[in-house]
Amino acid sequence: MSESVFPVSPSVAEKSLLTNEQYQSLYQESIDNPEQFWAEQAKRLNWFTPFDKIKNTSYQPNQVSINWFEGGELNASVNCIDRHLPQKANQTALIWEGDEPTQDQKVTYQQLHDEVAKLANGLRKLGVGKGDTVAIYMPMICEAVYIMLACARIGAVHSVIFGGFSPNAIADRIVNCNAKLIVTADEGKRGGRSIPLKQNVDEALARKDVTTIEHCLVFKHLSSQINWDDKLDIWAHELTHDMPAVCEPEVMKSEDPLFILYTSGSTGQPKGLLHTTAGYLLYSALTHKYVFDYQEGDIYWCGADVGWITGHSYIVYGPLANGATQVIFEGIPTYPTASRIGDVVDKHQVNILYTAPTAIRALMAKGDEAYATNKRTSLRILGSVGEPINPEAWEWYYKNIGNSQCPIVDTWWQTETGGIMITPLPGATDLKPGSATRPFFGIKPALVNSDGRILEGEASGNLAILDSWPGQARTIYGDHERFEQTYFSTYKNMYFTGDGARRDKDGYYWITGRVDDVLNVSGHRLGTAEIESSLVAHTSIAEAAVVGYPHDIKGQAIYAYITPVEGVEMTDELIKQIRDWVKTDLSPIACPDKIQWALGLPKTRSGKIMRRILRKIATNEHDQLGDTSTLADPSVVDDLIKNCKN
Ligand code: 6R9
Repeated sequence: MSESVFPVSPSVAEKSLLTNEQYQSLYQESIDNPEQFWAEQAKRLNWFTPFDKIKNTSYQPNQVSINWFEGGELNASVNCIDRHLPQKANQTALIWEGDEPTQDQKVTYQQLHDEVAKLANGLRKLGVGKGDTVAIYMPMICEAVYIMLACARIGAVHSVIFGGFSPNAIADRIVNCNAKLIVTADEGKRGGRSIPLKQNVDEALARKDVTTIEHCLVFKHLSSQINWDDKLDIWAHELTHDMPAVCEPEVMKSEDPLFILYTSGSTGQPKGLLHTTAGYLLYSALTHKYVFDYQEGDIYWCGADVGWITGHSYIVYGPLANGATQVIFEGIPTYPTASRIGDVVDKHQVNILYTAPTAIRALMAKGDEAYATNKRTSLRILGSVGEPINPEAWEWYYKNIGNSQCPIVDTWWQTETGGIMITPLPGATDLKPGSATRPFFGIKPALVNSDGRILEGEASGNLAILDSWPGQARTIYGDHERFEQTYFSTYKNMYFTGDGARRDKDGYYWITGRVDDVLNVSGHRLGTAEIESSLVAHTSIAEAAVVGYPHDIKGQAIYAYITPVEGVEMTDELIKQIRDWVKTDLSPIACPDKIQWALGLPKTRSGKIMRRILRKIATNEHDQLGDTSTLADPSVVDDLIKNCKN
């Protein structure tokens, strides 16, 4: 494979925070003396009480426990707001850009402070306090940031549910995290389409097993018509109307929970990853500063949604802890036209742009529409996250969005890691399109083969991390055993990421994608088991198996094999019904792209579905099925190939 290299240009090096030599020496120090390194970095935060132990972590079987900065006390909202006020009260913190190009709003750090304080007081009035869980289901508006920080201010644990999830998925998450309050808006807007947020919440709350919610707090965003329950529903503006704009922050211990965030794993139940206060905040702030080379005065824009970890770490906690000015965007890259990203960059003079390969590929497909009518000369750094970026998309992004002037930081990380783990640093790292390059400070990646042996030098294997870092998730909420099982049992004394990777002769990492049953559709993580359990909940489906197949824009698309219950005939109408069912049961992003009616699925004699075979059929590699002799009934394969939809 021929690889192109884009060396750090002298003009970029000159303007950047770190050179290659500085990266190397800091990295070495972070590995050789982690405690000293992290104690020094922890000075970036404001502490009420200094910590007395830096690192206390174990990956030992049955004893997995991760603690950083024990003894320390702080508050995340104070670190993201109050401490900036002496110098930055009038600096813009948030630039909101609405779904329509005519809509925008600027919020200063003082205003951010006041809004968060009023809401925090309001939450306390509702009886929400330290340790209570608050579910948040919001559009991308400033109020989403306010409510997250208001929770952090009073020590409540937020659990943000992505606005693209359907009522059932909302209900599952509320039940799992025992939320006392749910916060939403009347409606959201994306790409000109309305998202009925309050209505979805109403439907979720109607489910019988949802018993913990005491109130639904509603922000008025579009003044839409919504149903109202006087006992349950509360308008946010009415709640905060009389509240003072000062609010005493709760004193939190370093390891007190900050938030729970659900993500897909290889079983049906989504996992609520728990992140705690000090380590997470420090790690998101440090990575935000160095990976994006954030400097005073920069305008930064992360296009993610706050419903995902990228929104938590690189819209809320990292940038605000660093006192940044940032754009938050309610819309989508292709609305009203594919020039929107570049238009917003020009309009707000954005210097740093962080987006996802799927967005880049969607723009690429529109020819020159994305860049013909805007200039983007303010840009200095580009970022990519969520899935492997193919070299063609990388080069297109570099040339057409970045005018061949801006380094691209291809950042590999996960909900579980809290912050960026493998990434270039703009002034320090020569770039290779498609490679996430080198580890961040304090991160020791390893490639491991199937026997658990660590591979040296140039190699391909499963990606594991050898030691703890401050941003790491501490547990799966309510199920520490599953946490140990999922991440620490595959390889002894290592954190297993679920990804495969290759390391080249320069020590650069190339992430090859998931090695478990997790799909990555347009950068969204989806477990095949979740989609399967939604499918079999449909009355005409007896059994379902879901696999991914390559897709030009989404990266991966969803292929479902379905066995009907006796007597059910496949019709176009039924297929449509099934697709709609998954959309409303789980989420529109989980809706299968292709559905194949299968009279039988390839199973081993012990009854396990052999997905390897289904993957090959869905990707049209019918001649590479490998050994099918262990199947209970090898003849099902011929039938599957005959009816393949790809
Ligand atoms: C931050 C985020 C995590 C999974 C991860 C991997 C994939 C993310 C990537 C990447 C290659 C990158 N992934 N960034 N693969 N290159 N730069 O996306 O978190 O939603 O938990 O997904 O996404 O497969 O394991 P999350």
